Amino acid sequence: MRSTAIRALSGMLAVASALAAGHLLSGLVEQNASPFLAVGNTAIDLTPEPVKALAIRWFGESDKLVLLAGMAVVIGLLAAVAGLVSRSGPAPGAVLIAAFGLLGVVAAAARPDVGVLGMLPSLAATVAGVGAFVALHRSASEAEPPAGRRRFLLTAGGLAAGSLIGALGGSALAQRPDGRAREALARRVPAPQPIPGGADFAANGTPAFRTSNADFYRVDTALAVPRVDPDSWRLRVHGMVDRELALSLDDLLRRPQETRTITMTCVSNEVGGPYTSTADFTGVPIRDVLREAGVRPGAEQVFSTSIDGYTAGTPVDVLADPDRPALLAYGMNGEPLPAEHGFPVRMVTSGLYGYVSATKWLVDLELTTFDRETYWEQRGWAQRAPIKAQSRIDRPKPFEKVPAGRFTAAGTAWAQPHGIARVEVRVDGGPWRDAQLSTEVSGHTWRMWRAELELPPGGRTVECRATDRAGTTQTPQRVPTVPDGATGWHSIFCTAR
Ligand SMILES: Nc1nc2c(c(=O)[nH]1)N[C@H]1C(S)=C(S)[C@@H](COP(=O)(O)O)O[C@H]1N2
Ligand SMILES: [Mo]
Repeated sequence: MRSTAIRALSGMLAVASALAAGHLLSGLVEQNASPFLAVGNTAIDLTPEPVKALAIRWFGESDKLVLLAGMAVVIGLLAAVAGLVSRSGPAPGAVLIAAFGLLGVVAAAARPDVGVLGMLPSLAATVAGVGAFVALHRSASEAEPPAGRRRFLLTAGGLAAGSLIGALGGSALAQRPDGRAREALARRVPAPQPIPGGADFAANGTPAFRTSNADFYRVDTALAVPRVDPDSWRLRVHGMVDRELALSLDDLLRRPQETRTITMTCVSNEVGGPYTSTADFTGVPIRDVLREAGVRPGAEQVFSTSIDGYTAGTPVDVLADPDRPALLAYGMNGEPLPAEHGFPVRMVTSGLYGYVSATKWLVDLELTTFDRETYWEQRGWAQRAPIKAQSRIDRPKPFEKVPAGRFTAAGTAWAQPHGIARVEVRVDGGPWRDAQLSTEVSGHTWRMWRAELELPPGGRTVECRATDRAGTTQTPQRVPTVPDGATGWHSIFCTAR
């Protein structure tokens, strides 16, 4: 092939065809078996913890989008190289493309959430990629211009269009509706409970008391949301128990149901951060299921596993506490659990950070001792992770310009499972003043505060601190989120004028 551009383009188009063929087939087999996603998910699990923490800090909930885009750039460059090395015959590029394909096969085979069939998409991708590359190479080198150029453009155009259709088709197939089971769930999930008056100060700038499913924060390691087939779904309960259980969704739906309003919080939430939200969760108390299985003495944690292999460990003593809402939840705010939040069933536990208590796409509960390490423990996070009391200023916003004089500041505070007893606010290190608190719904939910401040013209620092119902006041000492949650007072700077 003569031109460098044509050779690079051939490599890129061949790899695009490969990825598209793999993605299309993955729509039929299992979405995470798509070569692109299998490699991406493996990359996430292999990424060192400090890099992961940095990605969450810099990119927040877009961290996965950034990873996918970065992968696309790297793969595009490698594909161009595969094209460039094939000067006379197609063999060198074809071998490189086959090697990329095999990387996808290995990545898919190593995924815990992908069965043996999961290697098919990457195998198909390899065949498609090599085939496309050979075809492009031939069409570009055999015939004389201008006929040859026309043939290359036709082949290239055909492959580009086919790739687009394949990629879109794969994603569409993966979204197959879970129809019947979702309807059965929808019938069993009660409408959201009325919120008591005065439970939030949304008019003063706090979030609404209940977070809509669309606005609920999302934190997980899954690149593509796992799609679980609700009909074949089973929850296995085993390990240090008297009786092993294998519960179907119908089994759960037949059991006594509870709906609890719970504020969930992520351990990665920085002081003042957004990773906390409140919803009505509907499901079966975990305690009931544990009682039925019969927990043997010596069991220390419920080791939970998600369909994508993510694991977490929840202390048995917390789950056994009758005053602690802890659910196998299948409903959220009056609807079946959304796919992003763990459809069909997730754990939710009041008072523990999500990474030790809220496994989504749940498939397995094993009663074990604490010796068994979980996904985040292996990456340096703590075994036990009770939520630390926090309070946040929602208004004024950092660096906001506000009118000088009287100003109503407002914010959010939480201390599950104890609840918030008091929030204090001060300006420029002056005396602390009690803020007014919103109606208390329960210790398992957040509580909003507001306070009328006097802000003389100029730069002003506003701080807040909460005291929980156990009598503990937030410490001013700043510690980072690793290993068991940030502490410190939220402080913002604004300008009054
Ligand atoms: N399967 C799975 N479950 C998971 C996680 C995950 O990465 N995978 N992340 C946990 C973490 S760190 C938190 S804070 C909560 C977040 O739940 P949400 O995304 O519904 O808000 O889910 C928990 N459950
Ligand atoms: Mo989290």
